[in-house]
Amino acid sequence: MSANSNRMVRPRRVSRRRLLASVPALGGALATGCSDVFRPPVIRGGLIGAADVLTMSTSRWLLADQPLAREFERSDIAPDFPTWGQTNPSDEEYQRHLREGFRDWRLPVSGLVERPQSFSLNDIKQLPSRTQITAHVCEQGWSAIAEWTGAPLSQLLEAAGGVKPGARYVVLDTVDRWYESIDMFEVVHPQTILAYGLNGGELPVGNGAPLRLRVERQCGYKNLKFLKSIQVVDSIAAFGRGTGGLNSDFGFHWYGGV
Ligand SMILES: Nc1nc2c(c(=O)[nH]1)N[C@H]1C(S)=C(S)[C@@H](COP(=O)(O)O)O[C@H]1N2
Ligand SMILES: [Mo]
Repeated sequence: MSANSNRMVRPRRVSRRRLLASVPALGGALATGCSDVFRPPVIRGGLIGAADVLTMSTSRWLLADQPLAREFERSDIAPDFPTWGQTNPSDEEYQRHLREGFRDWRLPVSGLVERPQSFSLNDIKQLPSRTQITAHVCEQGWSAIAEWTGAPLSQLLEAAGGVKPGARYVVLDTVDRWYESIDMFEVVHPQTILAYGLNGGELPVGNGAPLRLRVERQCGYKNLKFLKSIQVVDSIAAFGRGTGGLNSDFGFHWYGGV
């Protein structure tokens, strides 16, 4: 990617304060006196838990001046963005939605939000959108640049009335039974989007249609495809084996920093 670095778009500097001010959902949480949303999450004991917190804190500290992940130019986009891992879930309900063009597909948003509800794809497309050209980095040894379009996760939470005090994580699960969680820092990050578009077109099935997560500061496995539901929670202890994600349940880091 170094050949492209001269074409790199220098991200606008955004102070944490401005980041906060720009996110109504979180603004609500802060106004109600919830001050611990940025407390670093402690996921596991032992070395791996300590390493998680250390990597995350170091990465956030090093990148404090550069809060946006690198964004690239159109000319940097890879001609064929790979499809990887699950590319077409056999789940019956999913296959029906696929045949029907996701006409009555819905995304339930529950937990610590003021107005739990489910959103149609169209509802999500009506929200303010963000388009970003970023590098996807898979922990299994490949990377590729693509343009993603979607609704910032913070906009979706705002549409659900904003988060309630105590909210610390968003847990997402998928049609193929993956789940992952991200903490509020990542949730309100402007580049954390629920993408329905890839390279100017609809999100292809192989890349997670109708909706996938983009968390640009983290490795491929955190960027869940085929989203099924979203929950806002105060603790991830009750999910899976309690490490905050399917991948970390199986030994990967919960914070998959690139
Ligand atoms: N639901 C689901 N999400 C997933 C996966 C998967 O198998 N199932 N694979 C992950 C991995 S390891 C990577 S690298 C990316 C691949 O995204 P792509 O298929 O769009 O290249 O999706 C991630 N999200
Ligand atoms: Mo990956």
